[in-house]
Amino acid sequence: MNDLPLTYDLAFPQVVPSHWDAHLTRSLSNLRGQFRDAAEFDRMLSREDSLVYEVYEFHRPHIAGELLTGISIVHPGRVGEEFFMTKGHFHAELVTAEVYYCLKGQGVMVMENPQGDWAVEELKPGRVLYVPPCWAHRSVNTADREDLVTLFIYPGNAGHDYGTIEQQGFRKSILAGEEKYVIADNPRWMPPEKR
Ligand code: S6P
Ligand code: ZN
Repeated sequence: MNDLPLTYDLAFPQVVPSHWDAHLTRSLSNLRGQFRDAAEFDRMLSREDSLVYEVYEFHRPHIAGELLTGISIVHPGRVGEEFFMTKGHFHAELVTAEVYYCLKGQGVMVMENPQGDWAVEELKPGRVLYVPPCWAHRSVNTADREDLVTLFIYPGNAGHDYGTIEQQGFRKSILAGEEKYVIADNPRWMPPEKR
């Protein structure tokens, strides 16, 4: 890895970067246990392990002082009433923040912290979202047909803790409803006394 300035271009309307170091794909099977309708999840998975989201990453050292940047694309879709979403994570170095900039689509970021606070913030083109230190975060695409595309920037030493969310889930789920979306309690969320 060289230590030279880095650029990449995001050409509309697709907003896939002009180049990248790593391209990660996550499909339904990577999200087992996270959607509230497990029977519908199994039905969908038996038909096809559909692509749910993709991440384009640029490599930099995973050390304090560096910033990691890339593009996240959550495709449209639902498992039952629940919109397609990322796995979601805390940062392994818990006290590290992240900035998201929405380039395309419509969605929300579902967030919570270990103290029991939660938040759901809308993502729409041109919106910047600051995720404070200690807040787990998950992007959700609430559009019927369009991708949700965000640019993210976070500290090089942040790392990812996926296990906590895999085990306990998020407090809130994002469902289709009469409005653009509905914020509902997640029946699969595991309260602190059961962990
Ligand atoms: C990394 C940052 C994003 C996510 C991406 C996919 O800290 O939050 O790059 O990695 O949106 O989500 P997840 O939960 O699978 O990492
Ligand atoms: Zn993150």
